[in-house]
Amino acid sequence: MSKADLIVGIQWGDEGKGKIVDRLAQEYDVVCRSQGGHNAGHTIWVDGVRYALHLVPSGVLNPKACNIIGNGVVLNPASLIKEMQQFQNLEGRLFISDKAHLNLSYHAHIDQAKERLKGEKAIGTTGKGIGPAYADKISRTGHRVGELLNPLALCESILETFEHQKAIIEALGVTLPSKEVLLEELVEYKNALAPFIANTTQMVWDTLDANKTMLLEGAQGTLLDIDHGTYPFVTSSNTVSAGACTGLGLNPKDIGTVTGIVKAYTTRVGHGPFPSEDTTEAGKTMADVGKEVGTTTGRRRRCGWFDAVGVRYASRLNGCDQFALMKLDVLDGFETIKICTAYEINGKITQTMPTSLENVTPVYEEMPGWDKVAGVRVFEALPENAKRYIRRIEELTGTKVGIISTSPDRNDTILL
Ligand code: 2SA
Ligand code: MG
Repeated sequence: MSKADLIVGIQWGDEGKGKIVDRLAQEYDVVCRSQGGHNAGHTIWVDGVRYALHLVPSGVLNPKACNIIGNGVVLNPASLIKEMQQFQNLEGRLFISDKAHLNLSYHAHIDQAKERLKGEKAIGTTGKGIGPAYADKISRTGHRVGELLNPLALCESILETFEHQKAIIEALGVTLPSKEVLLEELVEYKNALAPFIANTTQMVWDTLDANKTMLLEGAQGTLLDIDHGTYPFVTSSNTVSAGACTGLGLNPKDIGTVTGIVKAYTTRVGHGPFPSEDTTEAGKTMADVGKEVGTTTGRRRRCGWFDAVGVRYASRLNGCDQFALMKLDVLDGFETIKICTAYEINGKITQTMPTSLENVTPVYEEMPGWDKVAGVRVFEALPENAKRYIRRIEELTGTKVGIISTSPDRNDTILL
């Protein structure tokens, strides 16, 4: 029986999972998404054509791979249908769990209204309705993808939920769709998606039982995890490796190699604490050179130095076997490079991740920079200072670096 290999973001998302997953997806029989929704996003270039992926797993670019959207995902049908239009012949190689929860347009309206009301205390969400859709799921007032197969019954059930939540929804100033509009939408979704809805739990088991290879593609990053991240500035799903089990119906013994995707520096999009943030020229250079702009919302990402405390914590949470160190080339040309090795909290130095990152001052170590790693494809050819930086990251985080990326190009990847 085979095991499922896992790719997980180690920081606040956008570590460059897309490049690694795209590369690996060529080798796997089945690629799965287990959490998040269309808040996730990455761009993949193949033969000069740009593909934007939000909900569809990256295996879609490998004609031989089968793709599964698991029960742990919150699914926006309109977004998925639009995304599917980029590809041909998806029937038989894309499956959506009938247990995944629906994320409909009113969820986005509620998300945006709540953010507006919070004003300065806003989370900085993507505004895609992720929180409200998961809230409905946990409150047991959600609706699932399988219900799309009977649009009239689903429509009536949603209207009944609206009735119970009317006061809250009205207080938020959100206008709900009429029965006619809602039903028309649901029928449209059913017509487009019915052939793809399946019992994916049995499917993932059958895949492993048949000794086929399976890749689980994480979305967002560990520090955005609803339980273990920088709450409340987090997303609403479990982004850690354990979330991939519940989000697909796998058990912990089904998991094989866990690869943590780590950026050579740190970025964060949205609000919330970020100890190693650099608001000077250095951070600006990282943002410009690294093209740090959100793929889903176009927001500029905040940038800063590598935070070994956060990364070590994330590695332990996920059970990482190795790291893929991404975007090392973005640090090309810096005279000195800083690494956050510890936190100072109320005068005390600690290397343990605190429950809250408020009031944390980063403790830095400085290392001499290097000229250029961009385009290097063998470890030996890296500048000595870049090699030292990588070794130091391994030492501080207790995790070996198995993959190094030296440019966005698929081929500029060093495998150790
Ligand atoms: P939400 O919308 O409820 O999940 O937002 C809650 C927090 O989670 C953050 N978040 C993300 N952070 C990085 N990348 C994400 N995906 C897109 C991308 C984001 C974009 O790939 O660039 O385009 O802006 C992602 N999705 C959610 C979010 O910023 C909030 O801090
Ligand atoms: Mg992204």
